[in-house]
Amino acid sequence: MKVLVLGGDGFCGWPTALHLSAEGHEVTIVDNLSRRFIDVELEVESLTPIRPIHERLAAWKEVSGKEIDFVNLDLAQEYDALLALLITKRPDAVVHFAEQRAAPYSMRSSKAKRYTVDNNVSGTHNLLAAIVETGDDIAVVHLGTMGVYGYGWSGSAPIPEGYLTVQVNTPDGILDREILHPANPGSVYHMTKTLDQLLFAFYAKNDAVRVTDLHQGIVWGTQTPETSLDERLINRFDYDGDYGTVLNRFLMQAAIGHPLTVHGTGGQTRAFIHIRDTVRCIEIALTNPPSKGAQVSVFNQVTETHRVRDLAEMISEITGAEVALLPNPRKEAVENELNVTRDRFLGLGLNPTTLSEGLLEEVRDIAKRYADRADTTKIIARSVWNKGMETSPDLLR
Ligand code: NAD
Ligand code: USQ
Repeated sequence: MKVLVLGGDGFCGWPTALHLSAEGHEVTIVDNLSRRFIDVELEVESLTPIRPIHERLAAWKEVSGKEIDFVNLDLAQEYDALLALLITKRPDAVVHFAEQRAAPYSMRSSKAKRYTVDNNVSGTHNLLAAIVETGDDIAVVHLGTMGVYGYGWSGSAPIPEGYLTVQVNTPDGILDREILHPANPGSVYHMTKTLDQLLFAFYAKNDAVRVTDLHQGIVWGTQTPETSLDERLINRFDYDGDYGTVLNRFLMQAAIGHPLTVHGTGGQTRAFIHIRDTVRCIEIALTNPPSKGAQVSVFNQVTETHRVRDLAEMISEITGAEVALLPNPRKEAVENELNVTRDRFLGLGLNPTTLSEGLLEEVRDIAKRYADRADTTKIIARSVWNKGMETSPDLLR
């Protein structure tokens, strides 16, 4: 297939672009490198030494013999260039990763809130409008989030894959209806993903755009078979308080002798997926698009759920790391249950990579290898959900 990977320089996009290229697809990465600029703004860098995009692509050509094209384009701001690119490349499909994806970053200031909404919502809408304008049948695979459902809105009832069957009482009797699961976002970032869902539903209905929306859990791990081939292909590893996600942060903290930063009592249960499965799921979604005119196809892209406190205890047992219970900078339930339906990918042949000591060790080893690049003053999460919420002081100096 001819595939555009929007956001292909990022943590999920880069290994996906390599995987699709390795599998023989013709790949073009489209990225405005905004994530690298946010690192500069936050005065932090990926723990792993990621190379500039052109060096990455040259290394891939050297190692695999395969070429990946790169186009520097802002999806939210450069509509005409996007349209021209779609007309020139005539892709079969577009994988859309190109959004501001950190919940804490999206809550840190009104500037960051506005940027996140403008960037994510306009980017998604520009893509859909441009596809319609080309008149071509270009399938979209979008990276959504489990956070569109909230975490436990329906208690212990399994979270369905996108749609909920409801009964509507009418004067003429009961109507059975299938609706998008109620949106229940917990951050401005997660809210943009719920808005994306409405854009997709409209364009699927009005223009028969074929859309797959993947409601992904927290991605952990860093390397895939392709990114491990050469150090110049290494994937991004975020560990800072805004962009680092919980499991990778705990593994990095254990590697450098930092206490594990549990927010509140660690009662939040979340869904997880290893980066190796992310790239496999994307390929499965690409090769199983919905038919033209069908409703948006939603998959829950998760392989397991864990409570934050249990993850910290498990890593502490393996590594001897201390566990620190810190003030929670977010507004979230003290405890939640999360029961997620995930039959669709399993039905299409995904063989899930679940948490194992070996894989946890692999991440910790990478963190140890690059420990001297860590800035310990960037570890504590300091973006708060409401003004005045308490945060922890640095735990290491
Ligand atoms: P990332 O920030 O590492 O990558 C996103 C990429 O998109 C970056 O390279 C960035 O420069 C690019 N980008 C952003 N806005 C753009 C724009 N307007 N034009 C062009 N390029 C733009 O994020 P990630 O972790 O790789 O996440 C990718 C997608 O997957 C996101 O949409 C995110 O919401 C979703 N997701 C991520 C996780 C996770 O744990 N990382 C979990 C669930 C869902
Ligand atoms: N947490 C800690 N300690 C930490 C970091 C986080 O206790 O050091 C807690 C948080 O308070 C939260 C949970 O761990 O309860 C998850 O936080 P996270 O930063 O790992 O994940 P989140 O903010 O939800 O966002 C990440 C990605 C986002 C994606 C989402 C999937 O950044 O792009 O959409 O995971 S999901 O969580 O399933 O909605």
